[in-house]
Amino acid sequence: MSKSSVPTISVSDFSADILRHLKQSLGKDARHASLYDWRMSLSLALRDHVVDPWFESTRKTYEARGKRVYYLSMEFLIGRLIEDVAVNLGFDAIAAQAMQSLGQDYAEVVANEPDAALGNGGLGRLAACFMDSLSTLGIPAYGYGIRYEHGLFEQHFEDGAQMETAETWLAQRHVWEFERPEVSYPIHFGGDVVEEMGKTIWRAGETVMASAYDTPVVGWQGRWANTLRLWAATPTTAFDLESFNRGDYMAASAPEALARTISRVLYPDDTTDIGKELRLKQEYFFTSASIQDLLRRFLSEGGDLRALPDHVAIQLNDTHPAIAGPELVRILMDDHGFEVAQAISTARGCLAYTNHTLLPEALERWPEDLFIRVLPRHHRIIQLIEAAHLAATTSDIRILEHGEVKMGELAFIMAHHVNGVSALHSDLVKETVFSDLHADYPGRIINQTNGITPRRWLYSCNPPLRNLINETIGTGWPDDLQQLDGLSDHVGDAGFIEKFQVAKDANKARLCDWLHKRDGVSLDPHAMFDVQIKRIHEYKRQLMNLLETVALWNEIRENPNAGWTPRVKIFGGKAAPGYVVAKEIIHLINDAATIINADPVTRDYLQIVYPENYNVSMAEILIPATDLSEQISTAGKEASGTGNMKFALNGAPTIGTLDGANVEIRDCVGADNFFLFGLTAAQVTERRSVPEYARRAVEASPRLARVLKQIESGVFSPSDKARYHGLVQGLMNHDYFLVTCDFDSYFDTQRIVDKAFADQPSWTRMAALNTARVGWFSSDRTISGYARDIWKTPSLIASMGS
Ligand code: DL6
Repeated sequence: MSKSSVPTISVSDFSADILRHLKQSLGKDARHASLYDWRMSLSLALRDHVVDPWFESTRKTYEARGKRVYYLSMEFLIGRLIEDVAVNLGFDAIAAQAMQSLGQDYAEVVANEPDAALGNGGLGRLAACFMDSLSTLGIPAYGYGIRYEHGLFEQHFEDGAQMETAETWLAQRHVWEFERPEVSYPIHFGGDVVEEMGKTIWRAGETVMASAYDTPVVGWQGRWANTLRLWAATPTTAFDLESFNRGDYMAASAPEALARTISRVLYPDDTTDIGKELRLKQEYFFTSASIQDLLRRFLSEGGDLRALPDHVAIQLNDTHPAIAGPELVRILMDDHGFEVAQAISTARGCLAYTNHTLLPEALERWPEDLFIRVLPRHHRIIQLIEAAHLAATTSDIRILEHGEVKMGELAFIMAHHVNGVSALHSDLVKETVFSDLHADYPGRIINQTNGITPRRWLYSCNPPLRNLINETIGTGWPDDLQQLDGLSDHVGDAGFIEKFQVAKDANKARLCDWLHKRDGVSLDPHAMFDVQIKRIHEYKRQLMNLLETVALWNEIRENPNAGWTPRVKIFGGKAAPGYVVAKEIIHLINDAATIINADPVTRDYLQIVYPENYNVSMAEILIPATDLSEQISTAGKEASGTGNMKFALNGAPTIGTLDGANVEIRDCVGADNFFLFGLTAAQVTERRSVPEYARRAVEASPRLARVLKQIESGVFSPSDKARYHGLVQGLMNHDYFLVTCDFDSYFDTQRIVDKAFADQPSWTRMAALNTARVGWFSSDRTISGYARDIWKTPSLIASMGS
């Protein structure tokens, strides 16, 4: 790898840069500057240093005339950027010292930045990690998405129940982006399709503009920077002056309001029936803008469209941008005169699709009548694609069926490769949702196990452990994470284990401090911090965790002097606003916390904490402080997970099922360093065929039966005793995610965890082995796999600065 292209800078010069921005960009002097002003000035000073590597990377990319990657994603869960940029530039220490020299608290300034929450969870955060790795590896790439005015909603609890309010990250200037008013494309919807002089013409009914905003994404040591281009919807005509002059102000601004709606809100997933039309429009909006943009770039370089697949690799992050296939075919046919077959094969040569879930409700299907209304030309093109697929195979799999447009099938058929996101998941993709298409197109499905960027998820979020690793194995690991394996040689050294423990303690102390300041909550820093943070979903089984907590509470109450290992159960996560059961689970966790935390008998041994509004920044504090990572989904349901990797990397052993990437994590860290429980994916399928399996499981477990009875009878909801009746009955009668069946195994394994934690040196050795052995889960490895197996894109980094 070539050396950094970023110039080094002295603290005094960087301080001068910050002061210059304070004056010139913010119009403030230091005496009157607010926290906001300091944050903006620091960000702008950092941004200045991103621009050169960004320009240099763009120049190299144009020079190389090679292939570019286009990563299309409805979500980019970016989080804060100050630390990210500072760390990647190697400016983190300088930035902190500069702020200190200016009398400012660097940590406070960093924490003032709102989280860019343009995603729901794992899928969106994966996209952000991938952008970091694409830049670190020097692979020319664009991320394409939507510049939502409101990211994922803010969560508050009222008497324990989740309430949602609009998120407003753009209320303040988003300093990292560059507006590109000159880059905009018309996006058409509706209307009809006519034949005129042998040509098929789409006469659109409605048009909005997609306008580009670019954020440079700088990789490790500033060696390369790619672009995240997000699209905002704007009207074709800003303002209807005639209506305004008539005094009809509402009508005057109607076109603008209508257009803006498209990029206004990020949809929380799982609520697939809300705003279907708008969601379809959002998907087409950003996909069409991205395809138009990449084609413009290709054609401006004199490219011949027949050679498009040699220059363009488009990765569809889930089915959300699956309309890219028909859109590319449409443009090639309608605007460039391609024949159907040639257009389809050219488009397919560019497209690849990542599947992120087997949950049937998350595999998108559009009502065909709605689809025809919004995208009539694409509907016809899908008919052509389907006909070509049926003619080329012996398949009876259709894209248009039972009055629906099946986006999973469309994405699959239009992609040259389809990948799952963990080994188990990719096998299940072959065996279940796409078994027929797998038979039609053998070899098309491959696996690329997810990964995480170690720059954010260790280097930046965990300074104590970062420093220990640096002093133990050197500083080469952030872009070659397998080097962590070198720590294995030290786990037998009591001195190293003690330092590892000191690092964990420092992170736990930081979390205690943060929680105390934020929520007034006091935690025992010596207790085991047992953490489950992720979207709230039945398959992720936060409910099972809570049931186990109540069972533990019961047993501690009955036998308080049995030498219990003190635990703090920490939950974090949001439920989609329309997902009633998930919201009930949140309510129950909070209700249980109220009762259990107030119990004087158990207080020293068990506490439940659920900080509101979990987001990326909260994860950055919680993960390094975690002792035990909860990865307890029903086997076969979590496609991969990436939180599981973050915890293991930060020295938290997992209690988990054989699901998603847990399987590979366990293989890497060793069975002795992973607390396995529960049914396998095959056993889950088998168990579902047993009549009344849930009722039987409850009958066989007096411990579980008691807990369910307590919850159902209102022990945790004294003011509304029937509150959880439905939830409990749902479990007894239709426990699709087998909480009841895995409960005993989970409870027993937690008691093994208790014992293991009581022996702190041995526990810490296990934690250190987790860190040492999960280097393979770097997103650099994942992206290298995509580049090698799917995109065929080399790194251009060797040519930097040459
Ligand atoms: O691949 C990223 C991420 C996986 O780690 C999670 O296991 C998976 O649930 C998530 N998938 C989605 C898609 N929709 N749903 N549900 O978010 O992708």
